[in-house]
Amino acid sequence: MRTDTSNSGNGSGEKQCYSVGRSMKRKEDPRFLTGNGNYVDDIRLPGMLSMVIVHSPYPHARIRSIDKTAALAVPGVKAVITGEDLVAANLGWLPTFHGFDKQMVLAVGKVLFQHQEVAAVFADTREAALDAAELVEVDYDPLDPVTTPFDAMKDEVILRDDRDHKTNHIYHWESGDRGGTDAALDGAEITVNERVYAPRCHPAPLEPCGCVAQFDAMGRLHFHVTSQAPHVYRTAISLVTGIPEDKIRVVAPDIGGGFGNKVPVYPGYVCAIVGALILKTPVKWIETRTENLTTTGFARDYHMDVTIGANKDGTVTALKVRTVADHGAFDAAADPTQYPAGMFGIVTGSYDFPVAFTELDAYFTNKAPGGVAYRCSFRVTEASYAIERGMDILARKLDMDPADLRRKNFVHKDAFPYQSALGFTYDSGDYAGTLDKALTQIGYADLRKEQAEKRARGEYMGIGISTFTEVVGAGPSKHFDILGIKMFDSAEIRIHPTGTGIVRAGTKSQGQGHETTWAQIVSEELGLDAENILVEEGDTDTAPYGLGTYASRSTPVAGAAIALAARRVREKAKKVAAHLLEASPDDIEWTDHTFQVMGAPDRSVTMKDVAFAAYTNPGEGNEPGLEASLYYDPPNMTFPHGAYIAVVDVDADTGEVKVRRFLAVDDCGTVINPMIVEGQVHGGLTEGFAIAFMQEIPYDEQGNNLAPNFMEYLIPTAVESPVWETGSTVTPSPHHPIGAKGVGESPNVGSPAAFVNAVMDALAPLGVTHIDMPLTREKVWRAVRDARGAA
Ligand code: MCN
Ligand code: CUM
Repeated sequence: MRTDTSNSGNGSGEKQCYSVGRSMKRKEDPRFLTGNGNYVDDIRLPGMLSMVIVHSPYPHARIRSIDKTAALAVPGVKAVITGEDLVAANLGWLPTFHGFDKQMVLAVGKVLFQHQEVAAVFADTREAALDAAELVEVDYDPLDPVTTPFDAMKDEVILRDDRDHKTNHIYHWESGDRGGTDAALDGAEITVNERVYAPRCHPAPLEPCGCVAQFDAMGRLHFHVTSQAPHVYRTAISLVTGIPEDKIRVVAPDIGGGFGNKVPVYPGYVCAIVGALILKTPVKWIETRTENLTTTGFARDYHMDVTIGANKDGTVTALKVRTVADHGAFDAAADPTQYPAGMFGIVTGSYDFPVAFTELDAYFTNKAPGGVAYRCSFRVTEASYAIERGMDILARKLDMDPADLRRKNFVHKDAFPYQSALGFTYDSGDYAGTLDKALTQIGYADLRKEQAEKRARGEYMGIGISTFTEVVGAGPSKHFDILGIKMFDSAEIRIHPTGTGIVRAGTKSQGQGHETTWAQIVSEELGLDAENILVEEGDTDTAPYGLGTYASRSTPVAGAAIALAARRVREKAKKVAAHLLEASPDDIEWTDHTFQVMGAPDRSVTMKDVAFAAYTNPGEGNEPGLEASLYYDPPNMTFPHGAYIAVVDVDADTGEVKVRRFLAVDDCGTVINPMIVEGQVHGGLTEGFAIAFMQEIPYDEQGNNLAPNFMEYLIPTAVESPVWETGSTVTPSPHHPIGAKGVGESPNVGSPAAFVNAVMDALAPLGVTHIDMPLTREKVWRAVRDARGAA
């Protein structure tokens, strides 16, 4: 498949610029690096108003009244809208994507979390809107807040008046064999149990969320928005507002990072559309950093009880994981309808558990709407953290090397397709091969020797392993939908007469490099120069309908659609080639990226020749032109995997952790662009590092958000970040047209456990078994102090 092995990018002198497997430089980067990206906030339209949202200072309070008078008196202010205004227009509530809940657009009756949206102000300038927002007088009657799911489950205070069910319980979800698992755990020679918490955190993309809403002279809505899923937005906006879908154009322009934050539809979007409609002029809304960190796109907040049963030799016999989930005031998760807890069922990980059971109960609390995402593949980060911590705790109890324990229990590479105890069919993998490669690459045996020497000297060095299995590519239409829309994806390819072309897809890059990798797929399939394949995404007027970019689904789903659409183009081209070569189409074969007459390789034409002929001389009976479109319904998910190893030194007196080395060996099947994959891995590891050591959005007992800015919510810079080492193995997906699996979230799924395992390994001599993330200096220091005190 790979014909051009150059690793040197798209420099001059290379004849063939196509092919999968080449580290072609990112086509989008010249635009970004020269400051020529086009983001939502770059849009300036005549008469455009600025919208500013008024937020609640209280986490839980009745709204007695709202007085707009003073705000409306500010020069330049055009309107102030409240929840009551929206309810009157039948726009009071938004559906959330997975359909389990709905969310207030602007608070009516009660506010349910600190910073909740209460009113929207529209003015000529942002300054005027900000001034007026401070003058919107809201009379609140504060109520006691419920800030943990454990308090919420008592149902002493019912948070949501709007629901028929008078309980804070949102849903119960379970999977697996409860009775069989309990029996196996009862009979197990060894069991370990630990409550691990994946703290509430936030994706915090550099560009916050925002939109520009504009109705044109014909009454058509043009909506530019930071969206990872523009088509779903179009349908959702139509369903919420009643505007016919053909009268809506959603455009996601350049996006400065999404990480899951830009999947849901937010109240600000609805308000901006309402403002543009009633004021008959364009409206812009751009979040501040604090608004982003306090109202949109929270992740995690899972309290997981992990129990593993095993034989004395280390063979695992059963897994049970019970989770209490804190979803905040509204269940804003964007999970597929049939998966309220996302893909959490991957919690058996890379191990051959004969039996397993997992259950989850989700609750409302007075926190911002939760359960959204953060480079998570729909809850796989939580699941992977739970099992990888659990396996390490078991290894410690058995006094086994954590690498040996894992190897002993891996799903064997000949066992694929593998049916997991929780119902997934893993497509392919070579877990032992990947782990062994990682152990060799990092010099594991030597590191263990060094550790033993250091321990003898009273120094705390730790080595942490995580051998995770990811599940991405949502998803097969049999099981996967969002708002009822099946989770296929799509591609449309047009080849121009001169042998260049355009490919459009239903996905939307936010930094992942689709403009490059999609061109590489087309180039590989058609033998055309990837430099001259334009990639366009994100405009619902031109792109075919697709479900968007999240859950690392773009390569598994849209990538497959692109490859198959290209093959459709090739089939059409073959008839034209036959005409040019004066042969029967049955005698034409596609070899070395050219059409050849079978058995006569000197009689050949290139795709470029054929493209020109398709418009100038297609041949009798052949359809002119050269294009195809295709909608792809994946037969299964793809299951990437990896082996990650962290090496840390802990200063037991100060709690400081130094990550000395970190190696990530990833297997995402066929790699389209190794450089882009490496970049994805670096980015995801940096986020995983942040989650392990510094990031949390905590709430105090009064319901105050304690990390509403970058002073409190920390983003690692190059100074803190370790130097990442990477490696790869390739186990192609058997059901994907080019064998590719997703990779975008693997590093964030796999790395937190490796970091925490490393720190626990360092502190093992003190008897510390677990510290919840983030492992701040203070927490590590306290754990060491307590352990020493107990000794
Ligand atoms: N790729 C490849 N070969 C493979 C797999 C992937 O060359 N075998 C390439 C792809 O073609 C694509 C990139 O790697 O250019 C990521 O592909 P994929 O794993 O399919 O993930 P998506 O494109 O669907 O991206 C989504 C994923 C998610 S869900 C989050 S969250 C995240 C992530 O991507 N958000 C990101 N990486 C991000 N990177 C940036 N810069 N910004 C974000 O917001
Ligand atoms: Cu789960 S974050 Mo990504 O799916 O956009």
